[in-house]
Amino acid sequence: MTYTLFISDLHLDAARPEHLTALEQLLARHKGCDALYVLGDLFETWIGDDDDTEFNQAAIKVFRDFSDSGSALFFMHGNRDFLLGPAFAEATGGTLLDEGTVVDLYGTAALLMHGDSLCTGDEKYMAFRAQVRDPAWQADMLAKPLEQRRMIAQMMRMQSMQNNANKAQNIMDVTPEEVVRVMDEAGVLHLIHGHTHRPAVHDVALASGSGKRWVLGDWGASGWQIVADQAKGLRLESFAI
Ligand code: OKV
Ligand code: MN
Repeated sequence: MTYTLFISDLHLDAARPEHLTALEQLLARHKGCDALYVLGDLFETWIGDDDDTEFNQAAIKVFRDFSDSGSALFFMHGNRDFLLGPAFAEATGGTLLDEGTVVDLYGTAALLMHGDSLCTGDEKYMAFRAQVRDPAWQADMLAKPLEQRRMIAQMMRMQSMQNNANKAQNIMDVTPEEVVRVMDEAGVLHLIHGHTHRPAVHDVALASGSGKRWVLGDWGASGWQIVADQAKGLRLESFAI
């Protein structure tokens, strides 16, 4: 079964158990595939690997069963689960990847990102991102009691909903020049990301030729996946949840 799968933006949350069920079904369908890459926002919020709720343990178990059956498993942080850490990776049998990792897909190089770093037009968000990705800030946050982290995350979310209500739609999408910059810098013709919740395949004019930007969608009434097939190349697909 020589194919590799990409998903993102499941926004798993105990309040929406059907998305965890859908993940379980997806992993059962693709048991034994070469690899699965989860490109961020797997969880609606992840306040630390020590938050061992029943829901989080159930999510870890479905990944563990999948990796135990022989598929490679990789996670990238999103803007909501940037605190996913080594204990989570270890428990799932997966590996945490840095933003901007380049992978070889059966002879085709692809740059992997969550996608929020491409939204450079949203200056306030970029400042927020730099803060929450700062190792010192994260260590400070993880030293606080779980209940306090839960409250802080809740307050931040309310603040963000107020901010976003007044933001133009285009500043919440990727900056086209930034896409070209990161792809040229990595020397790839393919970029795979999520985050924007605008699933599509875009042509990108690069220094080295015509490239493609593959955008995953968020999980709602349907889910989204990108399949990299040894024989057939890449494709973006949706499926019912
Ligand atoms: C996005 C912005 C909130 C700007 C917090 C742990 C911790 C996750 C979180 C909660 C808030 C992201 C994830 C959001 C953008 C804001 C406020 C300002 C300027 C924690 C895990 F550490 F606090 F416990 N969060 N969200 N902002 O609602 O998406 O862009 S957010
Ligand atoms: Mn996101």
